[in-house]
Amino acid sequence: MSETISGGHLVAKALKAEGVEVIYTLCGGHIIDIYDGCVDEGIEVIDVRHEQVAAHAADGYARITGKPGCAVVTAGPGTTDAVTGVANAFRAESPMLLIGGQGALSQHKMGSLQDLPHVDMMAPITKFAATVPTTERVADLVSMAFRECYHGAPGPSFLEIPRDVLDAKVPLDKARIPKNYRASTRQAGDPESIERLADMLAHAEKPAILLGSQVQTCRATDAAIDFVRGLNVPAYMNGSARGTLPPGDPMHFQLSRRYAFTEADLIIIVGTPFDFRMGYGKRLSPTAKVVQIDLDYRTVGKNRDIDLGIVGDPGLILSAAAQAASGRVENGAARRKEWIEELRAVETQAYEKRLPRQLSDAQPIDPYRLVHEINEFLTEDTIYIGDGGDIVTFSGQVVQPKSPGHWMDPGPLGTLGVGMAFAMAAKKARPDKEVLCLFGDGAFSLTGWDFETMVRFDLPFIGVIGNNSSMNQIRYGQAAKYGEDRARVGNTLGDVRYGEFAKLLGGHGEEVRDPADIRPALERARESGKPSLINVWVDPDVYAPGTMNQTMYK
Ligand SMILES: Cc1ncc(C[n+]2csc(CCOP(=O)(O)OP(=O)(O)O)c2C)c(N)n1
Ligand SMILES: [Mg+2]
Repeated sequence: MSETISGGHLVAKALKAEGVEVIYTLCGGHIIDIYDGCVDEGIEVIDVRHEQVAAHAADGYARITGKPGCAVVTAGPGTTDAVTGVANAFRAESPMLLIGGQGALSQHKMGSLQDLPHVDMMAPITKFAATVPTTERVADLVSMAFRECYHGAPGPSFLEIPRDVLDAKVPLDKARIPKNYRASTRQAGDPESIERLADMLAHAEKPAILLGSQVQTCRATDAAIDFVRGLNVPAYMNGSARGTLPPGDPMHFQLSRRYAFTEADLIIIVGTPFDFRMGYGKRLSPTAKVVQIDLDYRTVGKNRDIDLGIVGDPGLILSAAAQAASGRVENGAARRKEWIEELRAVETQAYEKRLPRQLSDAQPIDPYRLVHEINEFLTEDTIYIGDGGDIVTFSGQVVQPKSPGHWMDPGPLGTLGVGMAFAMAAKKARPDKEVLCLFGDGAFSLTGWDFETMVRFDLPFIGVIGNNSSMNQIRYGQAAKYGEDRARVGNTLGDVRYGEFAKLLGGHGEEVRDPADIRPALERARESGKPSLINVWVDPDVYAPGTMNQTMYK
């Protein structure tokens, strides 16, 4: 008799072929054969407390490793619980595979336990969503789903595997188990367009570049650095591209972006869409030439006209443009000294204006002081994660990751609750790194029980809660729109001592009310070697400028 293999073991073989070392999951009867396959293939199974966390962790794993992440959840509520994580990965262009269970094909539409139209639900928020029809095709469809994750800008895929398909055994030689099935999808960009970009650079007096998340996704740090340093182009960074240039680099700018984009004559947008974070592209100088480089042709020219669009891999394109420009007698670099000085002066002024707030001794603690202390505390090896509303908006202005790939935020879905999962994925994938996550108390509450998973899997991290006993970012909007006396509806949380919660679950916990205690508490969390929560009581009545400027409140 020929050797046989079950569907779950075929899943594990396909994951192994893709280089997946860990799956994030919450168990269910529909999916246990996958676990059994993982045992054989040496793939680690991390079981979490909520499927949303499993999906966010797969997203986070992809961001940190550059490989696709994988989450496995049971049918019905297991899969619906994971929807938010998949949706977040979709908007953040993060490659991950969600595998969901499904009732047996033999009971199709008979009302089996947890039967739902998963594929229909997932189709709009994935690049690929399908049912596996037979056991022989299990590994084949897994490889197909991974391939689809890399079409254009990356994103999530979804597969549902009916229970009888997963559990059945088929002859090994009848099953396709792909091993080499993926080609590089990197595109170099149209050479003519690259020449045009080199021309534009040669003529620009006041260029500025925005390096967006795709710079990190494509691991284009070196190309970006060579480009901005070689051509003297001031750089701003957003999303996961924060840290591409280290703080203090002559081309690193942060606080003068609005000024730069109003005054510039050439604006190069790399790997980030003209979405709400960019005012839909409306805030750029009307006279500037605008160049957009993106992995996805659909993002280029969306929401505003551009002078030049280049579709492809940001790293390859920036390298090619730098090369094309360096071949010219005059590439414009020398002419831009004054422009850089001008921006540096704006930058320094903005920093100095804010500094007293960052050093404030006020009690309750000024959120600026908290994020300042965190920024001072970060090392080159600390991965910083922001998960919250107003408190994280403060941190976006002040916290500067010291190295590339050391910043994680949900991305344009703005999903609260990513923090614990990202910390889990980051520490698992990079045990050599320190992980620090700043939570809002509201955000923490969504997925906070997975602190227990961090303890169970011995994944130390430094959790900091900016606790204002409120959903403050929303409260601000209510106060602005309906008046202070009607502002406390649906946004008020209890005064929870989250430090005690951490201790209850086996971690390190502290309460901080005096700003002078923030730094020592952070140090103790670092030294504890445990998952930790430093619960910092911040002033609920101060709001971040970014919150107050949000157009939705105007
Ligand atoms: C999953 C999810 N639900 C709701 C929101 C809407 N929302 C945006 S900010 C915010 C308040 C967050 O409160 P907290 O984390 O305590 O941060 P704070 O604003 O108080 O600093 C809410 C509810 C969201 N972004 N994501
Ligand atoms: Mg809060």
